[in-house]
Amino acid sequence: MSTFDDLQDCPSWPEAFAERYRQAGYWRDETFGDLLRGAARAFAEREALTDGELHLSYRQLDQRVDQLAAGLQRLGLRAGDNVVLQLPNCAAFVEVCFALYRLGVRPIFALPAHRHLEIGRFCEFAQARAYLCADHDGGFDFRTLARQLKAGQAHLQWVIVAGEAEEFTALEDLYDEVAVQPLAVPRADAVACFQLSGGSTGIPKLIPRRHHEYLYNLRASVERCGLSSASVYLAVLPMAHNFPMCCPGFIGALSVGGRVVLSRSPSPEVCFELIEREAVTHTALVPPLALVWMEAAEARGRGLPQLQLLQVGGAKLSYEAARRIEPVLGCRLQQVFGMAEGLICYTDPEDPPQRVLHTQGRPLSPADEILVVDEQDQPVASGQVGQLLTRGPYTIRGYYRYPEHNAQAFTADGFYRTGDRVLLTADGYLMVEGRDKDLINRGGEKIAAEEVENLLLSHPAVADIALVAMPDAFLGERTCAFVIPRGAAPRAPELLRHLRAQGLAAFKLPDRFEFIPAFPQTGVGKVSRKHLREAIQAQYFGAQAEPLEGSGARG
Ligand code: OOB
Repeated sequence: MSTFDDLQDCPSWPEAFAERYRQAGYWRDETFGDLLRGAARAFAEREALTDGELHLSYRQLDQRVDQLAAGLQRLGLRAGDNVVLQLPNCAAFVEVCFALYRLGVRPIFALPAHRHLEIGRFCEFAQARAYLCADHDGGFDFRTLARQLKAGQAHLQWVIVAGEAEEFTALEDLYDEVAVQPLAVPRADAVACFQLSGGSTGIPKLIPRRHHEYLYNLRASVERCGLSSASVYLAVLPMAHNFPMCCPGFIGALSVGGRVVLSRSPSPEVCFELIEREAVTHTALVPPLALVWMEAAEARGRGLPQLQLLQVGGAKLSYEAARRIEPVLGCRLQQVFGMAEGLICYTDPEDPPQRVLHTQGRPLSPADEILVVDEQDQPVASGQVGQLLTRGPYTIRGYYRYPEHNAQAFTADGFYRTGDRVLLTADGYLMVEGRDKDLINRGGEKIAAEEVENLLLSHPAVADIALVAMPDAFLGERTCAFVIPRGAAPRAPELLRHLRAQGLAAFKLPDRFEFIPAFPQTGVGKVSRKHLREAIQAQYFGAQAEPLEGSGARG
């Protein structure tokens, strides 16, 4: 039993598995706080972080983290408390992360794109004691969101703001001059943080990641991706996400004395300059960004030869795009198929091109168990496509406080139902062929159809609605909302306003609306939403639909 969390809230591994993972040396007695302390000892004066004009050595970073931990403890945060953390890519993100880790306070990693609806739900669900955000970012004022939030959340004691805090607590004021010992030292098997599951509905699916297992994920990833103290990692994707955080991500780079360069923008204008100026060796992108970077590199007639490894994942990278990466960008490609729940697959930098271009890699750990099954959970014949189930030393055994969902999302013997359809090659590589879950993958950003549908159903002019994925050459998928109007059809901008007013993240707004008198007949006795969505998709976009070039102006 861990000290800081209740196993009922955060299901864990049965003891026999835990024992096996410890014996094998996967799980060690260490925490994220220890990781930074060790790195600060080993690499004291080396540069750890580069954020614009700000350069922090390992020693400075470690010290600032201690000072901030002292201030957060002085404020009243305690081990086992939950905090919603929403910051753009900046040095404060790294400092806050490690300060919370040292105290045993558990960050819930919100994305910068989340708005009042999502943040409110995270706070409510996790009974968060603090919300930590930037003053503004990307033209949005998070203090406005915080004000709205405070009004409705009794347990939320503090709003901490990086930048101009106004009536809230300024993050800057929490760096105490004298560091103090944390009141409690978190155990290696305690929950370190909560990652978010792609596309959650009304109830957030929070993923409890524990120090020992998440650190194993990290160490093994560092090794697979060849990070060393000579590596320079550019954080482009939002740092809160599992991919740029621990696969191997910025924490991976810090664990071996590498340097982390932060970018607030993923645009090639900003990132190419940073890569050249800072001699960046590793970074991670989602497929649409890789396309944008290739276009920009072609336009300027020069690749990014400094870059040793470009990781691409989060959504399927087409073969056509994969094939162009090395010639156009002049760097090696690594495909990454992963999930915040755990399992990560990587192609190896040394793999023959056919593997790197055609597969999404092989599992990180020799202890990852992979099953490819049919509807009855029976293994499919080798080389056939089926549903991917997985279990292993860094794949969770259950979501936070969600027993009824856990009963469906995991098999009785603890395999996680990924919802992905895959093919396992004879040499143990996975090819992602599709998906069974009602989730739309918009260029790596995950959208639960049901969440958007429920919000639209609350509009008086909407009788029924189905949100489906439409194929798209750039993002892979975009969203199309098929609406059966009640009376005269509402206009698309009105429906978008309705969604925005409820505080929904912009990436979840439908790309297109279609107004239709009735949904197609599904031909099955029971008309579930899932069947409706499939029928609409088949009728309008076809099962093997060609990508719709340039589609998608909202409204
Ligand atoms: C990553 O994590 P999540 O939790 O945002 O999303 C997981 C889901 C997977 O179940 C799969 O449906 C999809 O995203 N996905 C891919 C993919 N990588 C993720 N689908 C096809 N090809 C790929 N390469 O997305 C994530 C976490 C860690 C590392 C990388 C990605």
